[in-house]
Amino acid sequence: MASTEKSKLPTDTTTLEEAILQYDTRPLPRKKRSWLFKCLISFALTLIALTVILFLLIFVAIPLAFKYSIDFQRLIIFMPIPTTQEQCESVHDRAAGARNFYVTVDVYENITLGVLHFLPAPLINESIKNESFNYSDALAQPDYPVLLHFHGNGGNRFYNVEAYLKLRQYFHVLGFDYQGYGDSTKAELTEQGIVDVSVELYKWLMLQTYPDNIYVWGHSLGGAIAAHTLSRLGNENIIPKGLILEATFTSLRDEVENYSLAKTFTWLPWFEATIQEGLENNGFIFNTSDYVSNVDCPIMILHAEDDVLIPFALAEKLNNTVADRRDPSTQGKVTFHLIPAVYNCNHWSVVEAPEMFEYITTYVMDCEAYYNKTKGNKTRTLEKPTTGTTEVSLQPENETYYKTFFYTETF
Ligand SMILES: *[C@@H]1O[C@H](CO)[C@@H](O)[C@H](O)[C@H]1NC(C)=O
Ligand SMILES: *[C@@H]1O[C@H](CO)[C@@H](O)[C@H](O)[C@H]1NC(C)=O
Ligand SMILES: *[C@@H]1O[C@H](CO)[C@@H](O)[C@H](O)[C@H]1NC(C)=O
Ligand SMILES: *[C@@H]1O[C@H](CO)[C@@H](O)[C@H](O)[C@H]1NC(C)=O
Ligand SMILES: *[C@@H]1O[C@H](CO)[C@@H](O)[C@H](O)[C@H]1NC(C)=O
Ligand SMILES: *[C@@H]1O[C@H](CO)[C@@H](O)[C@H](O)[C@H]1NC(C)=O
Ligand SMILES: *[C@@H]1O[C@H](CO)[C@@H](O)[C@H](O)[C@H]1NC(C)=O
Ligand SMILES: *[C@@H]1O[C@H](CO)[C@@H](O)[C@H](O)[C@H]1NC(C)=O
Ligand SMILES: *[C@@H]1O[C@H](CO)[C@@H](O)[C@H](O)[C@H]1NC(C)=O
Ligand SMILES: CC(=O)N[C@H]1CO[C@H](CO)[C@@H](O)[C@@H]1O
Repeated sequence: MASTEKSKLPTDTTTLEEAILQYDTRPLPRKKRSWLFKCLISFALTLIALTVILFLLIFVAIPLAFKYSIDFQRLIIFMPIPTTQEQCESVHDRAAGARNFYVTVDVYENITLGVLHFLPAPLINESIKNESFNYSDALAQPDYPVLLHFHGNGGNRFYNVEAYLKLRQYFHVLGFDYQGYGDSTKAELTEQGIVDVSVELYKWLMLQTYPDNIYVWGHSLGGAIAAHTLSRLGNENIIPKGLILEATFTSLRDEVENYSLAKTFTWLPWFEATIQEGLENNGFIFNTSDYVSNVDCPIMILHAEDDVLIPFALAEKLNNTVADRRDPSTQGKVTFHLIPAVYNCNHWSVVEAPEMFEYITTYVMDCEAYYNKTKGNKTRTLEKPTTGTTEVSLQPENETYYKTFFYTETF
């Protein structure tokens, strides 16, 4: 035994080449060979299994989870970010002539909304010099138009201060947080719910100022919410003076279809059944194209060519759709400004475009002209609690309106 074993081993006399040759040609033990083979096979199988699992996770589990989890949909659509009262009140450190306050509307329950109010720029100095300056009184004056700002998703009113600061050059700016955003009442977000509350907030605003003076500005998802809110108010024959849609989309369906990141999923045969129908089944429609046909005031659409979140093609489509679905002689005209990419406005800073001053002043003149023409036909007025010279055209006194508003000024 010992000798045969020994003979297989290189002896002192074999050359190195012979030794290597001898060594190489010796077959691997059968056990060792099948182990390597098994190893390779199982590695390949694991790789395939992992790929399949990854594929199933990304392209099957995510769409399925999306379809069946309204919370998942909410998270993706709304991305609300909380803020604190202290943070909102800190706007005083950044800008004079601003206040943070809260409005409570009684819709499903008492829902309290946080609001930032920026005075129009020409009033700032007075608000500093006059110790007894009263913001509510200033808002009740007809001297400046009032802008109700609907912010987009993924933020809160504090995130939108830059836009408010820009827009205060023309308006009183009221930027609010929908329920579930900022430090407004926590709530499960639905399109319908946000619109119901926004309708009441708009009516509250009508009682605080000259309702003939209210403009509405919606950014991104906020454009869809603003248009939906005004469409609902339109059913009560209430219209604003103007509606500005900044970087908004035609409908959530179109946005989901055309959003660059969603392209990872759009090719899936079950994309329609899981993602699109999943959203629609939960009432997430946000069909701006549809809502604006019931908003009887001039509309201005603003969109940057370099918008990475909402392709400007959707704004072009919106411009064309509203042109088809609205009658400019009775509903007011639609203006569309495409902001050139050279200004780098992207999705978030359309208001920084150099032509913005001209766009807004021209648009405000259009709205004035339309208002002069249609004054008698439309209601812009709710009964005001304080008697004034406000024109009351249609809305009869309705005590229930007053009962729904509780107004608390924090300072
Ligand atoms: C809302 O608040 C008012 C005033 O505090 C109260 O009278 C009313 O009952 C509340 N409504 C609900 C639904 O809680
Ligand atoms: C506000 O006051 C400052 C300093 O007193 C002054 O420089 C500025 O021109 C004033 N602005 C307006 C709009 O009156
Ligand atoms: C200061 O503000 C109060 C309240 O808004 C107003 O009644 C008063 O006339 C203002 N005073 C001056 C000097 O403008
Ligand atoms: C401002 O005036 C309104 C009435 O016009 C009053 O209810 C409110 O308390 C005043 N606010 C402050 C801070 O004085
Ligand atoms: C949105 O509304 C338009 C106009 O009413 C309609 O043609 C379109 O099908 C609607 N889209 C969705 C996703 O509901
Ligand atoms: C917007 O739509 C109108 C009416 O269809 C059209 O005349 C205009 O050229 C469009 N604007 C842009 C910038 O595409
Ligand atoms: C306003 O109403 C008058 C009379 O009812 C009507 O003749 C006119 O066409 C209306 N104007 C608009 C812009 O709707
Ligand atoms: C609208 O009417 C008012 C008062 O009647 C007038 O001062 C203003 O110049 C008119 N505006 C336009 C744009 O027609
Ligand atoms: C008064 O307003 C409430 C709430 O919007 C509404 O339900 C009611 O029908 C209105 N009543 C009248 C007489 O208009
Ligand atoms: C304006 C735009 O690009 N719309 C497209 C959005 O996605 C759908 C479906 O892929 C296309 O049909 C639209 O043309």
